[in-house]
Formats: sequence, structure tokens, C-alpha cells
Amino acid sequence: MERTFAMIKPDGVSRGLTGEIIKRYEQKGLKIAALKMMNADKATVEEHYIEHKEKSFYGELLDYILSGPVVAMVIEGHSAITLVRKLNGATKVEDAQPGTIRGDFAASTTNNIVHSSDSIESAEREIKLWFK
Ligand code: FUP
Repeated sequence: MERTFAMIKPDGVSRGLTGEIIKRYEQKGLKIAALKMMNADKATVEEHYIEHKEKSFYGELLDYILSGPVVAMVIEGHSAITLVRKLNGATKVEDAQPGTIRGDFAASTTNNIVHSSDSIESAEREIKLWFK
């Protein structure tokens, strides 16, 4: 059994996609082990995206995540890390396939609706960070 961290970003929440996104995770057979809607604080978001600190899009990314409430989740299941990332779809807007959350709903790489951890180490780090 594996645990991953997932987040519905502000545009996912404001566009009313929360139910649709959770439905896709549950439909796949994954379990929502924890869930909270919150306004993220800047320190948490800076820490979350620390690997992108020097990137050109970092400022825009922070502003975006801080622009409204997010839904933070812990998702549990066999291969949960890989499965949630497959359901979410590719990071780059041009690569996100129809049938994935990003492929179906995102029209920009920055405003891409969802996040999920990319490894066991990231999942542990992100769950600790968002569910203190
Ligand atoms: P992901 O693991 O799919 O969330 O992707 P990354 O960790 O590489 O990127 C984190 C976020 O930075 C993405 F969700 C969107 C944003 N980003 C950009 O805005 N431009 C880029 O070129 C790459 C990422």
C-alpha cells in the first residue's frame, strides 16, 4: 500500500471541478485517506516548490497557488503515486492527453488544475508539509 499527496489547485476549485477530480481518483479504486480545503500559506508553498526556486516560472507559480483555496489530499492505494500522476496527466499542456484531468480541463502549463507527488520521498515530504 502506498500513500501520495495530491492537491486540487485554485483554478480546479474555483471552476467547480473538485467533485469531478475526486470522483476520478475514487473511481480508479484509490482511497481518499485525508482531505482539507485551505488557503495555503506562502511559506508552505515556497517549501513545496523549493526545487523550482531558481526557475523563471517560480514567482508566477507561487502567486497562482496562493490565489485562492486549494484542496489538499492524502491518497492511498496500490501504486498510488504512479496512478494519481497518470490520472492527472503530463505537466506540459501540449503533452497532457485527453482522458487525463489536465488533458480534459487545463489550457495552460502553469494553471494545470492538479498536483501530485512524483516519488516516495516527495510523497513523504509533501504529506508532512501539508498535514502538519
Ligand atoms: P508536476 O510534477 O507535474 O507538477 O511538474 P513540475 O514539478 O515539473 O512543475 C511544477 C509546476 O510548475 C507545474 F505544475 C506547473 C509549473 N510549471 C510551469 O509553470 N512551467 C514549466 O515550464 C514547468 C512547470
